[in-house]
Order: sequence, then structure tokens, then C-alpha cells
Amino acid sequence: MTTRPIRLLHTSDVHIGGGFRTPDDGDHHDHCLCPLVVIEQQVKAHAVDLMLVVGDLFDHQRVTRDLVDEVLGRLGRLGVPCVVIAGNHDVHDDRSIYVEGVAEQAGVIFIDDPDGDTVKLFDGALHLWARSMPIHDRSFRPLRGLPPRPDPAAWWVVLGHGHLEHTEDDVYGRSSPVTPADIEATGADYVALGHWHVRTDASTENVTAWYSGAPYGVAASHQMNLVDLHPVHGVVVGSVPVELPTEGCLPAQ
Ligand SMILES: [Mn+2]
Ligand SMILES: [Zn+2]
Repeated sequence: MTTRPIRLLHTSDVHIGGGFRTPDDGDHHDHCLCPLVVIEQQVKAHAVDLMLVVGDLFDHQRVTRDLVDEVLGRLGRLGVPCVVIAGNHDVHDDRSIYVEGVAEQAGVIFIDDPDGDTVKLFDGALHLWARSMPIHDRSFRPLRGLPPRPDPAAWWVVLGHGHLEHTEDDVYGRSSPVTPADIEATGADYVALGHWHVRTDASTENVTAWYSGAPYGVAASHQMNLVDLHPVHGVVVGSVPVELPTEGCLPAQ
């Protein structure tokens, strides 16, 4: 591996628009943007190169266009590239909130192709693949249909929002399944997963894969993954805490 070091911050399941009134999380209003404030702080504090939001950025498709514009606009102004994919709560179907051009105008990279798309970043030092979720059922396989590793000298990062089936007998018929074999077959340096709200190591023999867990809300991990892709140290996965006030929402900065 001859490529440059890249540090990424990985979150998912932010569920903006869902409200956050839980005993642990304090009194946050329905359109609480506190997780975005944390993203902005952590990107700066840790000199992050790339932000990943791996599905369910929004809680539902009834959020207003103004809220979508505000959230994507802030992600687009992080000062680093930000890649967003759809999840089952903000699925990219004919009622998608990610209408044509909305992410582009905001300066966010939204992967909208259900067959998958590769994005090249940092002058080709990192190649990233994901497919958009057009439907959340058993037919949708988040990590299938990707091309072979495009450039052995570049980092290869794959994103997917779905349910991990650990073993053959751990098949409950959940939608958007991901198997360890799917993860292994990506050949990726890092697979960034979303959908589980608990931070989980899903790595296989040769592929590092993690759920970041949700930053906030019921049963959340209150963490984001901080991942170093390093030519000498390899792929190092750490986490940063999501510490939010219990006394109402953080002001925008
Ligand atoms: Mn989900
Ligand atoms: Zn809040």
C-alpha cells in the first residue's frame, strides 16, 4: 500500500426529524440538530479528511425540504468531503427526500444509483463504493454487485446500510441482509455499515467492517467511528464519544 493516510469519521442512523426525548438524552426538540453540531466539532477536533453518513440520516420521508436543505447544507460546509447514502428510513424511492440535485446543491456526495457507483476522492487515493437503497426488503443486498477493487494502490472503502446475518442459523428474514461472505467478498480496506444502533465489529478474516452505531437516541451507542487508513499502521478503528446536553439543544455554531 503506497497510498496516503486518510482519516474518516463514520456515523449512521442519525434519525433527524425523529425527535430525541428519551430519559438518557434529555429534552431535545423534534428537529434537533445536535448530532450535526457534534459532527462539526469532531471533524475539526480530529482533523478528519472524510465524513461518512451511512443511511438513516433522516428519520422519515415527511421531513420538510427546508430541514433537508439545512442538514445537507451543513454537511456540505464541513470543509471535507461528505458522503451520504440512503437507509430504510430515508429510502431512495419515488418519494425520496433526496430529490434530484438537492445533495449536489448542498455540496454533499449522495450516491443515488441503485446498481451502485464508485466515487474517487483525494486525487484517486481513495475509491468509495455504495449502492442506493431503492427498497428495503430481502431482495436488496447492500454489498452485492460491486466491482472488483479498482486500483490496488488506492484505499477501497465500501458503504452499506443493512442487517448483518452473523451465521446461517441467524437468519430471521430481515430486510437488506448483509452476510459475512458479502463483507469478505468486498475486498475492502474498510466497510462502513449502518442500520444497527449499537456499535459493532463486523470484520471478517481479511476485511475490517464496523457498524458505527447511532450517535443518539434509544439504545444508541453515543459514539462515532474514527477510522485511520494508514500506509504503515494499516486500518485502525477507534471511536469518539457523542456527548450531548440533557438540557435542551445545542445552539448552531
Ligand atoms: Mn436503518
Ligand atoms: Zn438537540
